[in-house]
Amino acid sequence: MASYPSIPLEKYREYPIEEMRQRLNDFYENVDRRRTVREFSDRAVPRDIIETALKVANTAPSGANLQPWHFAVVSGPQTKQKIRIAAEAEEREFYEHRASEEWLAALQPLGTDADKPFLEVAPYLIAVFLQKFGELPDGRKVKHYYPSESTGLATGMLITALHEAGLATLTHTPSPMKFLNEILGRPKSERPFLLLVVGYPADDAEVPDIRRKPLEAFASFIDD
Ligand code: IYR
Repeated sequence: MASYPSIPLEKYREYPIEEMRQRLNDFYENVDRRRTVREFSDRAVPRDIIETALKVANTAPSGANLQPWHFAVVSGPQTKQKIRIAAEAEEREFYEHRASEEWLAALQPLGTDADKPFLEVAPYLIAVFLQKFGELPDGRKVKHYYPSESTGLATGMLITALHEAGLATLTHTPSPMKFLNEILGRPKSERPFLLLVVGYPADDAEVPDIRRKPLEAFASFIDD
């Protein structure tokens, strides 16, 4: 027996097909303008914008609706500096020792390196944590289901929401990222998922001229 009360699907909206097409095409045109940016401006972004984008992320579907994520929003210069120092140390290890030749070759066209000034320049860093377990007020643990899938979905929605607001993001994944637990005081039961750099792009920001795959290359339709 289900224990949540059932309520009517009052908030659902259906659109006439033409309107459906128009809305979706407009949405596609907008998200297709999203680019990952590596050069950020230090211009301030109001906190409420970040809060609303996080509420969007928190609407993501999750295993058993346990919402197994935590977003630590960093705007303070001291904490950003600590994160930059720790991330660059890991990145230097990565570029100089840990990365395979194959991985370095894949990154070469993007021109990335171990220097991460954006970690101090951008107004916000959002550290996304995946919670393997939740904790009840009495300290008991609650197992979470599909935490990676759920946190990935929430992060995708967060990136889309910030783009909708006219902000740029960079999904940064120094590896390993355990230092984020220490710097941000997050418990061991939370795994750092990624670090999202958020702000306006720098006035002279440039991006690599990359292409997205055509539909036929990433989707197949089985009609029988
Ligand atoms: N984390 C490193 C390396 C890196 C890895 C991938 I996969 C990228 O798409 C980009 C960078 C860095 O941030 O430089």
